Amino acid sequence: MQLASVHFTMEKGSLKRAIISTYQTVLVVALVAISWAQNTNEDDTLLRYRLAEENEPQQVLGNIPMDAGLDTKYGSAVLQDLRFSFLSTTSSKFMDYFTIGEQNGLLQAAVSIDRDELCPHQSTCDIPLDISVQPGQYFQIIKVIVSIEDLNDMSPTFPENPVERVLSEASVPGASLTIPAAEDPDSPQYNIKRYQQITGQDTFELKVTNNSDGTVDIQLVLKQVLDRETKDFYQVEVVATDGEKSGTATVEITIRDVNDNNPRYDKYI
Ligand SMILES: [Ca+2]
Ligand SMILES: [Ca+2]
Ligand SMILES: [Ca+2]
Repeated sequence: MQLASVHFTMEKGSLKRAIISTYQTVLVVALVAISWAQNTNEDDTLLRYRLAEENEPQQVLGNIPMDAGLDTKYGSAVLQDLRFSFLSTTSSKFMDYFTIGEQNGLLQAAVSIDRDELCPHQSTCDIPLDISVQPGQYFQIIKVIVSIEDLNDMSPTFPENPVERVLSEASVPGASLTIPAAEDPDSPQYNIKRYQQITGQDTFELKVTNNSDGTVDIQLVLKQVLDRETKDFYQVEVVATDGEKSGTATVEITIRDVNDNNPRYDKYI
């Protein structure tokens, strides 16, 4: 079942209901096979939906009674009596994001979801929801996982811009200035791929160090001896790109004087 950009998979339940193309059937069978081994409670049904972030509010994810196979399990009279609600004990954190139709069991997004705020930097963003089916004689819990899919909607941004630094005129080649790394809350696939220096290459060289803890050190390394009397200010632009979007920091480097010139007297007093 596909609804706009929402994708649905039933991980347990009747395969006979999978009235879809041959290719999709194979895919569903594979997913069912994987989840079956993980699901020890035969009474639980696990439904998975995928929703692209920044969705339209009210976007429909699925019809819970149909997707869970209740429409084949019960007659229409019972179906009309069924009531659906979130189990507040397990779904409370995310109940503001979704709605469940009490009578029709329609699962919808309540708001536009910003994955980059909900799960910044995460490779997966799975939201668990437990839906209870009432009344008591038909009670069951339908477990739902909504995977929020990422869009590359965030550009790398430098936390400091312009980056103002002071460098002593006495600095020797190899001296370095550290600038804060750019940030991008998208998932790893849409995160920062590289840094590039686009100006000031004659005097400074960009050095990017990827640390084992996942952080990145960005430095500008001095390439030549400075002479403040010749030039006392440099501007270097550094670009961070995620492959599609980019952000630029302007590094403004002021050269601090070292009194290396003897006083010059134009005339003796
Ligand atoms: Ca977003
Ligand atoms: Ca995003
Ligand atoms: Ca991005």
